[in-house]
Amino acid sequence: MTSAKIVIAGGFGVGKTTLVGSVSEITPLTTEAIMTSAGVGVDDNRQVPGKMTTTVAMDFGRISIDRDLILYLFGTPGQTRFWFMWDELVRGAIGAVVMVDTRRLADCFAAIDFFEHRRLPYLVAINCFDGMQYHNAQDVRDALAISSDVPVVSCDARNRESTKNVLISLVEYVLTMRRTRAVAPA
Ligand SMILES: Nc1nc2c(ncn2[C@@H]2O[C@H](COP(=O)(O)OP(=O)(O)OP(=O)(O)O)[C@@H](O)[C@H]2O)c(=O)[nH]1
Ligand SMILES: [Mg+2]
Repeated sequence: MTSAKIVIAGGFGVGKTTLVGSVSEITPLTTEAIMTSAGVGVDDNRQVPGKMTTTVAMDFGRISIDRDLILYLFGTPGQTRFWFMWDELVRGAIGAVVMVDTRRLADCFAAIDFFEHRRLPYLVAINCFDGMQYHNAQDVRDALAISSDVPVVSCDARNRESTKNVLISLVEYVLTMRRTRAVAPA
């Protein structure tokens, strides 16, 4: 039995807490705080009008991928004022999911920079709000200017099968990266 830590990152309101909640087999630990009028002008929730709360520390969940592998999921807070916590949250992680809302693509730039800087394998998961994928994976890859080997997948953060597939894709990618690095000449 092996366990591994995965980080779920991305910009504000992109669906990180929703993903951890949909895929976790335990009741997830969440740290949601109600968004009040004090956040008007700071928290831009125009694209997610139903959003009433925001993560102020982390989300935590767990999923057994099969009998041999348990993933522990750590969702980051999305707002820039909580980014100081990301260094702690990624410690010991094998990889990360960067969630993307293609209506607000720039919101994920900081997360991608963060993982590239730390050389932590990540994949990009397009959260298809309203069940629509407005741009194909190649267009998103080009717009983000990421390497061709970084997987770009789409998902519905509310759907367990969909989010489980995202995590399986990430684990497969991490394993491929590790094998490639292991055989790469020094
Ligand atoms: N239509 C649709 N709504 C979604 C989807 N995923 C999340 N939502 C909604 O979008 C809002 C944002 O979801 P959260 O999961 O709180 O986002 P977050 O990334 O954790 O937000 P922060 O922690 O505040 O950065 C919520 O109102 C969700 O119900 C999706 O796939 N489709
Ligand atoms: Mg959240």
